[in-house]
Amino acid sequence: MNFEYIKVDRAYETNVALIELNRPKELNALNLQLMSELRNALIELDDDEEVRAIVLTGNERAFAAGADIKQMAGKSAIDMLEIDQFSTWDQIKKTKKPIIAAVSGFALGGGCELAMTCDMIVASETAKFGQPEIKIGVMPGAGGTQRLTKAIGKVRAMEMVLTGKFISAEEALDFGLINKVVPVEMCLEEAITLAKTIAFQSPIAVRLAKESVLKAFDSTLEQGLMFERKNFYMTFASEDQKEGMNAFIEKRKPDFKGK
Ligand code: DAK
Repeated sequence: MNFEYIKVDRAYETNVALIELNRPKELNALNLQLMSELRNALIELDDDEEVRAIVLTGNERAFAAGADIKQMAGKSAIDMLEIDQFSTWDQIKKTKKPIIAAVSGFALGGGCELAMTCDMIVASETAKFGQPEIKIGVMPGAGGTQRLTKAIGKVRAMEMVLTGKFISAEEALDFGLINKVVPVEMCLEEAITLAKTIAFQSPIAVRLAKESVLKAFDSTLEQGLMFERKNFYMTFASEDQKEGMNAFIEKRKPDFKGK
């Protein structure tokens, strides 16, 4: 995989792949090429049996400061429609393997939306989350009004979206937006440790469990419970279910094969 604006590292010994956003001078502003590279990388990693979890990160100054304002500024509504960025953004949502965002510095606008589209967020003490689109005459367009509201509640989301105010990592933790806050030098390591723990589990159970948790966002409780039930039964079709339960009974560590 040859990319200009991202770096991809498949650490096979741990079954964890790392994607690093790499436009440091522009604070990882998400231009169309970067997003397209990210989409292609995610498709490949999702298809790669050796990869069981993915970590997405930026650098110490910025996870991503949003979509590329310079690239968007002159566009018309029809240009935006024809570019159809959503097919790229939707790929992140469609990725079957868990994605953990490791966020240091700015996660703003599309950067905050990108982190929220991931399944978990580990942040460093320096992280700042915000939806500042209102300050440039627009509003969030990649899930900011929806995912943020579901994560932190109406009044807090309303304040962030309508004023563009940033919140700190501590506040984000307090509001339930992120999983944990760690010192900046530990951020990537913590995210990788979390990814390794997931990568050790049965990939089939992980996939079905991720799907089931996400189902809670767009279904009634009853529909979600039915979906969960079917996925739960489905785990019994896997060799990993036998391996996991037998390993428990035999007092040994399971060796999940993803079968
Ligand atoms: N776009 C382009 N360039 C950016 C950028 C951005 N979002 N953010 C920073 N940069 C560039 C700056 O222009 C500057 O470049 P030079 O001037 O050096 O060439 C360089 O990065 C360093 O930035 P600063 O000099 O501004 O650094 P400071 O430390 O002073 O300030 C900052 C850092 C993050 C507070 C500031 O850069 C800032 O306010 N950036 C903009 C943040 C923002 O408004 N983000 C929201 C953008 S709108 C969609 C999907 C997604 C979206 C929309 C639609 N579809 C699927 C349809 C998302 C929209 C957005 O994210």
